[in-house]
Amino acid sequence: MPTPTDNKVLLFNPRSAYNNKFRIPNSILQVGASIVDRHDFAFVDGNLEQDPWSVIKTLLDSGAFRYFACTVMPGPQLREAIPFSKKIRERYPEVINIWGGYFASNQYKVSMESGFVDFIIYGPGDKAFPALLHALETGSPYEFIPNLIWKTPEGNVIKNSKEDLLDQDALPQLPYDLLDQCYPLQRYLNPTFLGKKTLAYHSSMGCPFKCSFCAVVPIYEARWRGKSADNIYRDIKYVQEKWGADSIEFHDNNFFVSEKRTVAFSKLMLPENMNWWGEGRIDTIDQYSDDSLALMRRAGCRMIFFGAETGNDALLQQMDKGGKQTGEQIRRFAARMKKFDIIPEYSFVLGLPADTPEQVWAQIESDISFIQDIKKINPETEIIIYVYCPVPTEGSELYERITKAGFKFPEKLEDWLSPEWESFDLRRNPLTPWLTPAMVRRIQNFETVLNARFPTVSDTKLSALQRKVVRSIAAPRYRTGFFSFPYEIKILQKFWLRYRQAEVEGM
Ligand code: B12
Ligand code: SF4
Repeated sequence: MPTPTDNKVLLFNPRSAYNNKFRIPNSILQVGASIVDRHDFAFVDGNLEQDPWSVIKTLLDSGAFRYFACTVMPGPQLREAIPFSKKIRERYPEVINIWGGYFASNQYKVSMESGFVDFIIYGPGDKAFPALLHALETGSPYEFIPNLIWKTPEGNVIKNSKEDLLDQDALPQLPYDLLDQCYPLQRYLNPTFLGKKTLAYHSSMGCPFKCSFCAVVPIYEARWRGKSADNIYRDIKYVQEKWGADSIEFHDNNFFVSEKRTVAFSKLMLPENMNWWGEGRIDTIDQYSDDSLALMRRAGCRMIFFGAETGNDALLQQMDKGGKQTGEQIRRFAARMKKFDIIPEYSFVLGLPADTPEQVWAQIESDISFIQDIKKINPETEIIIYVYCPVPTEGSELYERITKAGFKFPEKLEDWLSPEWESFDLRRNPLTPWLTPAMVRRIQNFETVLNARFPTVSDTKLSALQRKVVRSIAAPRYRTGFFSFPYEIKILQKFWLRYRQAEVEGM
């Protein structure tokens, strides 16, 4: 069991993708940027390694690494984050395990109580991570490090205060070249419906809203700060010129918060002939002027992802979507996007709790017909359906409700690895007491029929003839509402159809 003789940092991105569409691991890239001129570090990307543990083991065996810093979001990343961190504690007890990212931030109690996670940075790590390393190197106290979760010698878990969001333009440059030395950057620029070499870019932290079901809220508490259009453009040009990126996926929680920033960015992008996609809110972008929307389309904005959630106004209110989004607006906005040839990608959450099973059923059926309405208004609208899975936004009305209804998260970190909880994370099996198997089946069967009736534009491999066949097979079911046992579609799905599966690809 070697003892670290140096203070290098191993930055690990656990495997999250099981297809070949690996994205730039922006979380560890940005964490790396924060220590670039202070510490030596190595990136290990579980997505690009056949056997990441053997790479980690070789690095730790060298004795040069004192810190194992791991980004952790819910779902498949836990399959490596948990056992690797545990093994490191057993085999390299001198190595300090530091976690960050959405899972670590929201499930910090269970993570810290595991006995093998020493520190957690919740929320941005740009200042907190170098500050923690400094404290560990110099033996200075942890109390004043913002965004840090740590344990006293008596075993009490302490959550320090949150810092204000930093000026994103003042952050250090992203170390693309260092990542390229570990993994050729080309491997991260993959084909999507946007282009042949799509770059994943993250341009802002947080979100100014407080939807009651969203995991961003407990961390950012309605705060948002973005890089300026000039800086986003500069980074994109760098990757375009050096590695040939030809399109962009913005991974921000909410890219379109500021119309001014979107317009400035669009103006810069006009000559670039690059398609792009991002996530936004209907009520925000509905306030954009027609001129802004037309400019965005000319500048390459092809599709925007929106959390439409439901057509039911009372439920929208309960989700605390900011109080402005309504069913009527969702419909109207689908028509408006059609005018500008920007595809709205609407995500819906079906299966929210209600007082009686009859009410839950009624909500599901009314959302199904609402979605069918949207498709009539703008058939280009892409629809993504989730079965509602609660996220612990403690204190929210929705959280109170689901807790009362009997819902509980795992009490031990390793329980998150059980197949049931992994399915939960992937929103395949909600494990919620108010949803019966028949309800879940109805939602999933509707989704199957809908996706066949309207194959997604993002499925670039489906030929025109295949599209026609699939559509006509699904049409009678779609028209009559008979969605049960869609076996014939499932067979086609296996061989032909490739949906935008957020649970596999994220977006
Ligand atoms: C890219 C992405 C993915 C990629 C994986 C990327 C990868 N790491 O390889 C893919 C597409 C595979 C994916 C999948 C999923 N994702 Co995802 N994903 C994202 C997305 C859009 C961007 C992440 C990112 O790169 N951010 C950029 C960096 C710079 O920000 P950051 O991660 O917050 O990092 C900062 C801090 O958090 C902190 N930090 C982060 N890590 C670490 C580590 C250390 C050691 C330290 C010190 C600090 C630190 O410092 C960083 C710099 O300030 C986020 C949303 C978002 N905007 O962040 C969702 C998000 C993380 N995903 C989410 C989810 C739920 C999933 C899925 C589990 C389910 C789903 N249906 O989408 C699937 C899982 C499927 C799978 N196969 O794994 C949720 C998590 C919500 C939650 N409940 O906690 C998010 C927040 C989206 C959302 N708003 O719902 N995802
Ligand atoms: S707008 Fe999106 S990112 Fe922001 S709080 Fe609501 S669901 Fe979360």
